[in-house]
Order: sequence, then C-alpha cells, then structure tokens
Amino acid sequence: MIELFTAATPNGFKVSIALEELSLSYTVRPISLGKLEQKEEWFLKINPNGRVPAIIDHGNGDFAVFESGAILIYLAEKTGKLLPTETRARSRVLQWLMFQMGGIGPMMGQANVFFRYAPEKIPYAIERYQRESRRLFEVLEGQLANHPYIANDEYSIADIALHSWVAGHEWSGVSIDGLPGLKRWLDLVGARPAVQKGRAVPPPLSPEERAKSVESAKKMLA
Ligand SMILES: N[C@@H](CCC(=O)N[C@@H](CS)C(=O)NCC(=O)O)C(=O)O
Repeated sequence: MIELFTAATPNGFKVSIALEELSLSYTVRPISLGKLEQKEEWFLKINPNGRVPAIIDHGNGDFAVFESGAILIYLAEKTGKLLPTETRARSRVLQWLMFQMGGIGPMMGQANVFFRYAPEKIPYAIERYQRESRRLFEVLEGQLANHPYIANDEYSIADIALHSWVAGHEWSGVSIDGLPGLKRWLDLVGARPAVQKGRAVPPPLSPEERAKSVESAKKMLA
C-alpha cells in the first residue's frame, strides 16, 4: 500500500495519475499548502525539500520517495510499466521527463508566480517566463506533430509529467495557438480515465477554497 502526500497541483497530479494508470492501491494524505503543512517537522522527515508530492511505500519497508520525477521512475520500475527497459527507448522517456522537470515545470511555475501571485506586476518577469514556456511548447510541438506520444510512440511517464503541467497553460497565461500537435496530444492524454481520476486527487477545491488558497499562496510568496 502506498501513502501519497499531495495537493491539487501539477506536480501532485503526476503521481496520482501514475498510481491510477498503474492500478496501484494507495491512500491520500492531503497537504494544506495554505497552512504550510509541507514545512512541518514530520513532513520534512519524508521530504526534506518541504514540497509536495511525496510517497511512502509501506509495501517496501516504509520507503519514502520525494521529487515527482523520481517518484514516477520508482513507480514505473516497481510495476515494470510506463518506462521501457530497452536502453534507447528508456533513455528517450527519461530525456523528455528531464525536459519537464528542468524546463517546463520551473518555467511554467515561475510564469504562474509572476502572472498570478506576485504582489507587484513585473512585466519583464511575466514575459520572460511566459515566452520561455511558449518556446518549450514549440519544442514539444516539433515531436508531437509527427508522433502520437512524446517518446517512442508509446504512452509513458514522460507524457504523465508533461501533461500535468501543459494542461494548465491557461492558468500560466501561455497560449497553445498554432500548435496543433500539442493540442491533439493534450486532448488524447486528457481523455484517459486514469488521467481524469488522478487530476481529481485530492478532490478539487470549491471556488471559495480556491480563492483562499490563491490568497495564501500570494502571502507565502510576498
Ligand atoms: N521539483 C519538485 C517540485 C515540487 C513543488 O514545487 N511542489 C509545489 C506544488 S506544485 C509545492 O509544494 N509548493 C509549496 C511550497 O513551495 O512550499 C517536484 O517535482 O516534486
């Protein structure tokens, strides 16, 4: 049994989607980012970086894993699914996974911060992160214009990681206009039942709760 510590965020969705795709049984411990639960002593023992997501695999000596990319690899290796074993195919999946972890995630994350939460509107910062996110979307388009999925023509943990972020492009203020391959792939992956189930973990916030959470994020980042 796997225990998932998460919140309704792109990095959190990656793990709930993977757990659903892999039909692993799991329990959810929602973490309130607004109440800074992720910085509490008990949670830092699970993830020293004080962020969600993290898991504890109670079926493997209570082994804790943090960093969403590392969790995806751990779950894929545990089940032998969504990450090929052949050297080149595996490398292709890991290349696109790292592209998400080192590029799309940080750039869209900063676009969100400056576009949505920063107390001061700094046009240079907003444009810098939105432009860089759009550039990365165009890199994805180069692959998705001719391939059904991002790596090896097969659905993998790289699709899960990328979709979890790119699906939130409107929140980041980054357009997907003129990127038909990316749009096709967003719809294809977004239609998977496991993706829909995973994106509802933990259950979505009510509009009032969401407004409160945006206010707490603003305070946290001020
Ligand atoms: N590289 C980390 C990033 C995790 C991360 O930034 N999580 C955000 C939510 S998407 C978080 O916990 N934010 C709260 C905070 O920064 O304290 C991963 O991929 O797991």
